[in-house]
Amino acid sequence: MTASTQFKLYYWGEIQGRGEFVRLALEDAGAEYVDVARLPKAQGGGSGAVAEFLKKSTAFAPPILVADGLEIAQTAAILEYLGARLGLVPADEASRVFAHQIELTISDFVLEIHDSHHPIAGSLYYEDQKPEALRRAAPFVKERLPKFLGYFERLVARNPSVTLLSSGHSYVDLSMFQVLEGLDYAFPKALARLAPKIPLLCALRERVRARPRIAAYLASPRRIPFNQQGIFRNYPELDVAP
Ligand SMILES: N[C@@H](CCC(=O)N[C@@H](CS)C(=O)NCC(=O)O)C(=O)O
Repeated sequence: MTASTQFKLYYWGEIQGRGEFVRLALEDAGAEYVDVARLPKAQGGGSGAVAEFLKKSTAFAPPILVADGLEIAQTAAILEYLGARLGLVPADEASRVFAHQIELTISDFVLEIHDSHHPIAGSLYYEDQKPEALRRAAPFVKERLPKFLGYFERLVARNPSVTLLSSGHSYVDLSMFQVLEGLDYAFPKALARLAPKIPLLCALRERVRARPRIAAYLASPRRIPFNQQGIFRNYPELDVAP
């Protein structure tokens, strides 16, 4: 990374989505970045600019980060790159590989969360796949949610620092925070019932929320509120008893 590195994020401007995992890392590190979709159209911004960029890009789908002449897609790959450059992961190979492994597991979890409301196709409205979503969400809440969260809780339990990595705070903690925030929006009842079983994840969530740059970001207009277009959607009928 050079002193003049400028990070450009290409992601949809109306949702937190997967772009939020990248935004949180940039914000926590105090990095200067351009969130292209959120620039005015007159300055080359808007979600149209992201769609145009994607047509010429080597990436399959956003988020895409442009930095130092590189164009990087896949949330976990972007965070692997940023983590090393922004001091959000230790330099040693074992820590970096383990952080990447955790982030990929978070990506798997995020996909299952998305598929709980869109089990048939992302191109169909929720209302057009509601019976399938009801079927899909029930085992997700009963089996997958406790399994994923129990796994992450066990990782945090290995460390006294309320972090997923033994070395301390890292980009995977920021992603874990985002998943917990999203689950609280999408599945508030299920998460509340599971909370007594995941005290360390709850503590991690509050620890990340209190980080000064994260707190400032969450209070700023840059943080897009959760809504019914993103990955985490609040459909109360899917928030069934685990
Ligand atoms: N595995 C990719 C998934 C990327 C992805 O699914 N991006 C969504 C927005 S969150 C998208 O625009 N997908 C378009 C598509 O799949 O056709 C990642 O983690 O970045």
